[in-house]
Amino acid sequence: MTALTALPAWQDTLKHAQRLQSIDLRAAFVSDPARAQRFRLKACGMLLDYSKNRIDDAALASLFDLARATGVETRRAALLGGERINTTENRAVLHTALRAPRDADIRVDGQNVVPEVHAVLDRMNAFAERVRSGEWLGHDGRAITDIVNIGIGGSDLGPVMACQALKDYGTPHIDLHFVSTVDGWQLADVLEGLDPATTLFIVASKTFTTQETLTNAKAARAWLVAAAGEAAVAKHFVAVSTNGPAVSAFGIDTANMFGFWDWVGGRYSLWSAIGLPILLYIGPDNFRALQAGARAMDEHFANAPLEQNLPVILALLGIFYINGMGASTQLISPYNQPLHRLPAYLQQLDMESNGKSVRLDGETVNYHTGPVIWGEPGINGQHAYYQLLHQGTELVPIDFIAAVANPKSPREHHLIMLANFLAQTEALMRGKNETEVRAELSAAGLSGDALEKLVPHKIFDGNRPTNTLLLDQLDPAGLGSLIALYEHKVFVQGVVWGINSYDQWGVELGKQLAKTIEADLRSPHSLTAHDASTQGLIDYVRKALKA
Ligand code: G6Q
Repeated sequence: MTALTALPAWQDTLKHAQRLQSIDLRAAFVSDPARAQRFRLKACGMLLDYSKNRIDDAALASLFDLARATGVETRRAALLGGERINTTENRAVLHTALRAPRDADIRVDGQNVVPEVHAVLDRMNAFAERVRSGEWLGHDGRAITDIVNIGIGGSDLGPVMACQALKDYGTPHIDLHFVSTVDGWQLADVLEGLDPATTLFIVASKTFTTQETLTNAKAARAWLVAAAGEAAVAKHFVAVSTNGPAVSAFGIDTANMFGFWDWVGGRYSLWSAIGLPILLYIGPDNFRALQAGARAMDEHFANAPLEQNLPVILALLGIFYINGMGASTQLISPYNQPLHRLPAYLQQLDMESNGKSVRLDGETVNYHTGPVIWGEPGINGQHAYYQLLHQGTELVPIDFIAAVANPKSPREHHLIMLANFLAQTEALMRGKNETEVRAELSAAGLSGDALEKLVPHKIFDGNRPTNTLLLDQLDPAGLGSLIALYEHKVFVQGVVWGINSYDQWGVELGKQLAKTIEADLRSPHSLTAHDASTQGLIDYVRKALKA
């Protein structure tokens, strides 16, 4: 593997970043009337305006060179073609096959996986129709009114985010609940007020070995059995997993199991059977539209030239700031309330994928990789942490996301929201210079010392980079395209950095140690040696538990 830092395109990119660190964007828009038009792109029902970034044509050209030099196009073909690009787990990475049309032919080791994908989707659709229509009955003959998805990480965040985002499309006669944490408060909270006879549990776990999920699932099963007896389980529990034997061993008939495959990564799995709660909630037609939106983005990603490729552009801009200008975080700022879980979802998608410091060839990187992803709905952010974005010392690139159409929000609200959305990107770009501050303060009647003291506090540097993403609509297709956009963005960044975006060994150590500490907490004395801090804390907790 050629060292990334030795590539001429890398070195050029860093030089451009240094040159553009102090670009005057306000002046750039004045001197180049075509700038806004040139740095915007419309595809897959969304407009990306990326002109408010610290870029120019030369910098972008070097970034596209970098993408080519690091093999983005070849790796993209390998991803979409079912090659085992997840080398540390020896797996293909085929979330795109989950939304491929029925007649597509995508092979893993010579075997077309698309027929199996559609066979499971057909079963999911049929099951969803039965539950939604009231044909699927609980143990005492009543229809299902509540669905509880028990899962964590990739088996939770995607469905939660999508069901919130598509609330307007949700069936009104079924309430959805999600249980992820092993802190028993959450399950207790959800079960309170539910009727076992009208509740359906989905136990969602790829491996079916995840301690948190199995602990919650056991408790939920016991709750049902206590109320309705063992025979009720078949009517009230379904499983989503790749591990049939473990599902059986747990006590769920595999006739009530929806399968998927090892080439579906947890954080990329909402398109698979893990999306069952979404499908139950929004129905087969809307789930198909969600997938079609993602497929449209897949096709765009596969076919558009790099220079006009939405995920590639987002990825390269991110790299420009992370590696060229020292940014260590990326803010996701959605303005539509239904997208309020998008930052949490993208946090896992990006940080679990690209939070790596070893390259595919086993060498340690000598450059920064994945950033910290964070965010909340943008309007709330404006009244909280946006101060730092405008005047703090951190460089925080921001993705502003909103839908132009918002039928649910009254026009009065929607206009105010969009005005704020647009104003923030303008303010972050243009800032407010000293002359403007002085003029403003004078106009407000200030002069002399009082004015002088305030001037430095009221200056905004500006030139704070933002992407503006305007979705035509926040509908199933629009959401599908948006999610796939970020999936592919993460892929492209991983390729440039030469890392494996599809494993997650970093989550293992904590799990291993939790097992030993759990044993220690159950016994009067620790069975394993720990450092003095951890041992002290174990003793403290053990004592408190006894009290
Ligand atoms: C996702 C991760 C992780 C996983 C959970 C749940 O990419 O692998 O978040 O989804 O740990 O795993 P199970 O689905 O196997 O319970």
